[in-house]
Order: sequence, then structure tokens, then C-alpha cells
Amino acid sequence: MFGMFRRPAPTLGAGERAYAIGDVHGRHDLLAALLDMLRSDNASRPKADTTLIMLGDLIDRGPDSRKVVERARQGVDWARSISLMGNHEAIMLDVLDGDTELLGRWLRFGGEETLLSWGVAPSIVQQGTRAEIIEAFNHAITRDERTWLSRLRKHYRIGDYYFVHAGVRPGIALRNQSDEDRLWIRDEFLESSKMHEAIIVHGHSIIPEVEEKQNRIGLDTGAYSTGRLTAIGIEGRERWFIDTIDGPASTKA
Ligand SMILES: [Mn+2]
Repeated sequence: MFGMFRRPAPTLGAGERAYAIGDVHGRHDLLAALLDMLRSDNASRPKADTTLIMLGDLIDRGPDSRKVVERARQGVDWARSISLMGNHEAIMLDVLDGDTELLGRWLRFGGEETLLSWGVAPSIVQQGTRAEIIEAFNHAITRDERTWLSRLRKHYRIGDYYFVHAGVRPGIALRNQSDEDRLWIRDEFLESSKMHEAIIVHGHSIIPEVEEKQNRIGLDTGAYSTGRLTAIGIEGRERWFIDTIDGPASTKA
């Protein structure tokens, strides 16, 4: 169906600008560097109503999960800041709620680094029972941090763009998507060229370079191991990308 007629190019409202950042996974160093670049980029453009969206998976794998959460909670003074929930935050919250089964999986998933970043003693992380680890983590995390994490949005829309951690299930209206899919979906979403009601901007699935398709834009460039944390800028019909290795790079109309 697509291609048989011309669709209007996706756009934001007049005077609006958006930035979105892919999976940070505990790399506060990269997040700080990228936020500096985005602040300059925003300042170099005409004044706009700017929104900054973090696409989830702030935590796990990298060394500074707690600092990344702190930074995301603080937000920035040059844009409205929105953080979305990723599957890693969802797992962490379930672990905090006492899911001992999930804890084993989470530790192999990068959760060990997260516990250490919150100041849980290495001896407990390595030798504690599951119940002890969960208790220590509950003790280490503040009520404010936990509340903030539990209230993260699962999706956010601006103009013709829909921001979500993992993706959406093709053929289902955006408002009817399940949070399970929003946080976890892979192949059925990635392999589909079907148009959704909006362009889906997402992280979750690692790719070496930004993946810019007709129906979706993937931004997870595997920052925790590659050192490349990627952001997109969107204004009107224009899109551009900025990352921690190449800096402000390609501008695509
Ligand atoms: Mn991820």
C-alpha cells in the first residue's frame, strides 16, 4: 500500500523541537557528554518549545546506573524532560518488590553493576542469598528514586512521532498497545514495514548505526559497550543525529 500515493512527510507542530536519546545503560560519562552536545545544538537553533526524551534502559550493564537515574530525574534547564520506562527498569522494580526468581536473571542481565552503583556491598551482591540482596537493595534505594522509576511513562507522542522503549505491535492502534510490547517487542516490530499512526522512535534493539526506516527509527547503538550513545533531533520535517563518537553528524531532510 505504501508508495502507491504520496504521504505527507512526518512533522512536529510549528515551533516545536524534540530530542530523543537511546539506551544509556549506566554510562553516565556518555550521557553527560551527549547532553552537553544537545544543549549546544538546541542553543544554536532558533528558539523553540523543546522536549528531551530518554527512551528507557537508563540502568544496568554500565557502571553508573544510579548517577544516570539522578541525571534523568534532574532533567535539563533547556527543555522539558521526559523519561520512558525500559524493560530493565521494569525488571528492577519487580526485583525490588521481592521477585527472587527474577533476581537471578537480572544479575546476569547487568543488574549486578546496578546494585553496586546503589552502594550495595560487593560481598552481599556476590555471596548474599537472594532475599538478602533484595533487602539490601530496598535499603539502598530512596523512596523518591523508587517512586520516580515506578511512575515512568511507557510512551510519549509529539506530532507525527511516537516515542517508546522497544516498539509496537504492527496492526494494533497505538492507544491499544500493551505495555509488554512497548517494553519488550523485537522481531515482529523490527521486521515489519507496515506504517503505524506515527513514526516510532525507539531503543532496545542494538544496531551499529542509527536505523532510519519509513515507519520507525532505532537509536540503540549499544552505548555501554561501543561508547556510541545516539540522539535524534526533530523539528518540522527535518531530522538530524548526534552521537558521542561522531558528534553532530548527518542531517537528513
Ligand atoms: Mn537496552
